[in-house]
Order: sequence, then structure tokens, then C-alpha cells
Amino acid sequence: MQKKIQSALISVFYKEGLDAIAKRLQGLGITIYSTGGTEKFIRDLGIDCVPVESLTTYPSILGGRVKTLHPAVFGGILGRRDLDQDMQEMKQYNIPEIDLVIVDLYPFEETLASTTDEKQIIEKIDIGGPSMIRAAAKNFKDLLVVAAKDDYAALEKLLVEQKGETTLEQRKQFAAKAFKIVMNYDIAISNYFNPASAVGADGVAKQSLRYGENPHQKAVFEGDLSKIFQQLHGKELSYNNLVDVDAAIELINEFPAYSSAETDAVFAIIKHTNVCGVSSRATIKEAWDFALAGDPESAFGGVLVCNGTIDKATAEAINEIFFEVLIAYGFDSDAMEILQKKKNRILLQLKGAFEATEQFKAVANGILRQDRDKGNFVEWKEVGGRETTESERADLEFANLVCKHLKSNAIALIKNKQLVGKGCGQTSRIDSIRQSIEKAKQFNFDLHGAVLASDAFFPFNDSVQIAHAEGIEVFIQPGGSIRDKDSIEYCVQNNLAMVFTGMRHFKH
Ligand code: 93A
Repeated sequence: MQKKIQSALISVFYKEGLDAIAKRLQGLGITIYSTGGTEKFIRDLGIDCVPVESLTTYPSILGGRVKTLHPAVFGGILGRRDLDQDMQEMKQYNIPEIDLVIVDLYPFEETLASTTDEKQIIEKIDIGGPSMIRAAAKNFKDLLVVAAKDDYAALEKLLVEQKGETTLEQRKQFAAKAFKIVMNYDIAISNYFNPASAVGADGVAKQSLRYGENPHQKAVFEGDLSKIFQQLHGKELSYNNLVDVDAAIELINEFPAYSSAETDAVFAIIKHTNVCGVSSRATIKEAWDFALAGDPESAFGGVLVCNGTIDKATAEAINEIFFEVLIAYGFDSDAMEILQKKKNRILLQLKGAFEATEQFKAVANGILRQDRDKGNFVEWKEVGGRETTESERADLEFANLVCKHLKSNAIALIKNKQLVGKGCGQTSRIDSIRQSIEKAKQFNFDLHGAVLASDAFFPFNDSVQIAHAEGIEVFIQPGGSIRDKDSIEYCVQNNLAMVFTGMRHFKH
């Protein structure tokens, strides 16, 4: 619905840019109401202006704290023009309609940045301004609100091109912006009063971290960790801890929670977001022992995660090594007693499956967002020289899943649901394979009977050949290379099993 502006209420802290607007309003014959300093500024331009006091019948009182807070002002803004009762009441109380509200708030944040004097800061909490903005934005059906001087140009355009007429759509757009401005203003005030739980412009909690990836980098975490876990013990999580905790939780979420009767226990050790030890066993203690045995060297200073409750025996075993963070669904009290002895150790209790659906990454000062890499395979296609056996299939599924949590190019070697070798973060897949074999040999694993998972297809058949030379006979990979048939032929000729999943798992 088109509306023509016939009256405007202007109350702005900074007067720059207002002269052009005031002149346009004058040119359109619009009545201007205004507050103290603003009124003077407009009058000094030689433009007629009605003091808001003539509406309120009160002077500005309490040192300016109360100047527009009055029914004559708010009635003029909030009265519904299409409601007879509102219009009658406005007439009865002699309240003029206000069709345009221009408010620029007291500079709270600027004051905060320039002084620590609480008295000065408090005085810059605008009360009347946000109230007028909210009222005008609420009644966008009938009036236009301009809540910041950034919008003067857009306002001037409307005044010039539409001669003071506005559409409902335009008024709603200005109202939407106005609510945001008030929200951010209130966030700044709230943050001043609640420094420990300050939130960002989007209302997300912000937590200052000791430092970033390195001590010379500043860092903040924005989000709500309390939804995911409860910290039971230890020092404050660091930037790198959080990165690894995220990787650890992502991995453990691949497995159902442990219950001795129905599901196996899984323990994993994470270093620099990569899983360096993982195993699945009948008990949590065994799962820990086998995860650690896979690469006892890398485990030092790692982030540990399991899908069950830490009992005393497991706590005693874990207590032997230095670690940063231990994440579990629960901790028995005797286990807690042991683990709490070192004051810095971080113990996190998971609150259940972590339901994040999106991932974000900063690039080129922008943000990439994508869905999480959910799912493990879209098909199970046996393409090798022989079918896989049941126990091989169990290892292949486990390998495929573990491989997904390694940085590309990723190779995971699994034997009896234990990670025995891994290659990750290499620029060539062959290097990752060599690295995984080296790792396995370092801790004397015999690769006969082990399976190999790859996060992406084998571009040539050399990957299969190198692994086969070490005794590996079973492979899982997405497939999809134009040279797939070379790898397949090699498997067929040498009676090796190979499964195509149809699902790539790059992780960069
Ligand atoms: O002190 S207030 O919270 N109380 C009010 O009633 C009030 N009315 C307008 N602040 C109030 N304002 C603010 O005054 C406006 O938001 C604007 O920032 C400023 C304009 O004052 P002046 O026109 O006197 O320079």
C-alpha cells in the first residue's frame, strides 16, 4: 500500500548528512518534529521545525534522559491508521500522526571505546531512541523508519524519486533493518554488563581463547559448547584442543554408543585432527589398549575419545600416558579419582550424538559452508578377483570409516578392527600408501590379512601393487578413475578382493 509522508519525527545524535534530508522534507512540505539538539540543527538550516516538547507538553527532563518518552509521541507512531478506535483515541488526545521516524542512537560502542568511566558509558545507553525505532518498525504498515545515518542515501532516493511516497515492501525492508540495529545495540550493552558471556552480532556466544593456533595469534570461539559436552575437569580448552575435540567427536559419532551386550567399544586417539590410533573391541579397556598399540609414539599429547564410560581399569591404563583431552559418555567415580590427579587434563563428558549439519571454513576473507560428510558408502560393489569374506567385510567397513577421518590423501590399514598403519596429508596417494606401510612396520605389524581403505580412487594400479607386495589382499575405495580397470585387472589376476563404495571422502 502506497503511503505519503506528511510528518516526520527526527532525533539524531550525529547530525552529519541530516541537512540534505531536512531540505528534501521541507521541499515536500512535510511537517518536522524534533528533539533539542536536532531541532536546533534544523532551525539553523533555516528550516521550520516543531519542538517535540509541544507534543509532550513537558520539557526535556532529567538531563535529557526523558525527552520523547510520552504517549503523544508513541501514540503518533504506533496508532493504526486503519483502526477506527486508534484514530478516535489519537483525535481525543490530540496526537498527530507521524509518518516517518529518523533516529540515530546515542553512540554507546564509541563511548565504550573511548572511556572506562562508567557514568559516561551508562549515560550513552539510549532509551528513547530504540523505543521510537522499535515502535516505528512495529508499525511499518503505516510509517517508515530510518534507524541509522547509513540509510540517509536510501531515504533521499525515496524522497526524490517517489516524492515522499513509500510502498509497504519498502517500509518493511527499513523496519527489518531497524530491528537489527536495535538488536546489535542491545547486544553491545548486554556484552558490557556480561563480559564473560558476551555474544556476537548474530546472538552466538563468544568465548575468548588464550590464543589461536600459535601463541602470537588471537582467537575467539563462537558457539555453544555446553550443548555438546560438559567439561568435568582440567584447564580451559585451547584453539588446537577444540579443533581436535571436534575431529574426535566427529569420528566417535560414526559409532553407536557402547553397550556391552549389543555394541562394541571404540577408542580413538586424535592428533592434529587425524586419527592415529583406533580400535573396536568387546570392552573399553581393550579398545584403548589396541588403539594405543597401533601407534604408541603418536599418541603422546593426543585427544582421546571413546563411545562409552571410562572405568577404573581403563583410567589406570590411560593414566600411564600424557594426553591433553579425554572425551567419553561417562566416567566412573573411581576412574575420575585417578584421572583428576593431574590438574590440567581436560575431561569432557559427551551429552549424546552431536547433530551439527554444516561445516564452515574461512577462505579469502570469506566463508565456505558445506554439508557435513555424512554416510560412508552409496554402494558395495565387489570388483576384485574374489569375493570378500565376512570378517574382511567388517574390517573394510571399519577401514572405510576411519579413512574418512584422515586428511587427504588418506590411506588406512586395518587388521582385526585395529588401525595398524595410516598415511595422511600427503600430496600423492602413493606417498600415503608408503607412509601407512612404514607405520605398520615401525610397530612390527604383519600386513598379511590387513585391509586397505583409500579416501579417493586409485588413479593407477601402482597403489594396489605396492600394498600387495606387503601382503595386503583386500581393498576398499570409491572407484571412479578412468583407469579403474587397471586396478581391477590387477586384482583379478592376483586373486585380490576390491570393493567400490561410490563415495569419495576428501578431507582438506
Ligand atoms: O535519553 S534518552 O534515552 N531519552 C529520550 O527520551 C530520548 N529521545 C530521543 N534518549 C533519547 N533520544 C535520543 O536523543 C535519540 O536516540 C538521539 O540519539 C538523541 C538526539 O538528541 P538531540 O536531538 O537532543 O541531539
